[in-house]
Amino acid sequence: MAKAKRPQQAPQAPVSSSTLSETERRELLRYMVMAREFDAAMLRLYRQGKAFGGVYSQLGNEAVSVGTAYALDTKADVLFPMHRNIGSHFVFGQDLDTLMVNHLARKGSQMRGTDGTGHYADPAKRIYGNVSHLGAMIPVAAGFVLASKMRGESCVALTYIGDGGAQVGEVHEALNFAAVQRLPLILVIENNQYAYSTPSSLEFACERLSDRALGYGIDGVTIDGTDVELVLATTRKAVERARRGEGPTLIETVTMRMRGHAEHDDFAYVPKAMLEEWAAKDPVERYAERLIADGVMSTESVKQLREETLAHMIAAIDRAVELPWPDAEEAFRNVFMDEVAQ
Ligand SMILES: Cc1ncc(C[n+]2csc(CCOP(=O)(O)OP(=O)(O)O)c2C)c(N)n1
Ligand SMILES: [Mg+2]
Repeated sequence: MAKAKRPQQAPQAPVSSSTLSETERRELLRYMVMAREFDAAMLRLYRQGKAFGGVYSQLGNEAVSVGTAYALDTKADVLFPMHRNIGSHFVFGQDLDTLMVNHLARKGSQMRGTDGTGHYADPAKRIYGNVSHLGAMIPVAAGFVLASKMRGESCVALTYIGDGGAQVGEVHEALNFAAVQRLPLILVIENNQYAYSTPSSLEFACERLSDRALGYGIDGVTIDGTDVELVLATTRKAVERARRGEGPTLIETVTMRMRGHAEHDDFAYVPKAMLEEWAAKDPVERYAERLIADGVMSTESVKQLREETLAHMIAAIDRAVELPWPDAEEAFRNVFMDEVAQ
């Protein structure tokens, strides 16, 4: 039997001064704070019995969602988000009320109130997903950019898969096809060390998932997923390659899933020391500290950003919980077996 791997560490980020404008840096922090506060709101709502089904925390994944999506042209490119990418939705211009109504499964939601976890498509915002947590979305994303390429459009697809989901067959098929066709596809493997209760040492035997890129004949890289500027710079390079017709890129982001698989899971199987180690690398806290140290923001303006964001969340929740529940018939719409509806 292969010996157990050590828990994964991200390679050290290069220490460099930022090449971004102050406006861009403030915006990155703002999106990450929005993601963080949306997440915190969903956890509270779950405990209050106001959010149903799976509530999948993205705590610790803010830099991945925001940094990757920020590299795209939200008017021309396309986003296929996964279940821990709330920050990507915000970057693509999805509005808070729409997301809150979707997640609280109220009447008027984009899934007609039948689902709370974001399986919605919003073509006007160029957001499609998530189709499934486990790989079925990757072929759809590849197909989308195959079609746009055939139409002569310049459109890059950004999509994500977990460390566990990356082990299913559809991911391999989609990536291989995209590589052969030189499709403008960016696949981010969000390695957060666990797939439900399975540690990554029981999911795959290679050291880095990005090493698989070699087998597809594409570029691949493993990066620290807690450093938003590194994530953005890496994704920008992938976007440039895709626009030059050089095909897909595989980016593995290393983070830690800081809560259970969903909120029903107490994640007692995760070693406490691992959580403590990664808590010290909190992507939002670290970036706020960096912007303060660089003189881009003051302690006071960071505090104000957090308070304003929280106030927006509370107002959106107040509006969403006032909405009625969906009509009962909605549960049967789009169900393919007629007899189920009888
Ligand atoms: C066929 C199938 N089996 C099981 C599930 C339940 N499920 C959803 S996500 C998931 C684990 C995903 O782990 P990973 O890909 O690492 O993503 P993470 O949740 O850690 O972000 C499981 C078991 C499912 N949705 N579909
Ligand atoms: Mg995982």
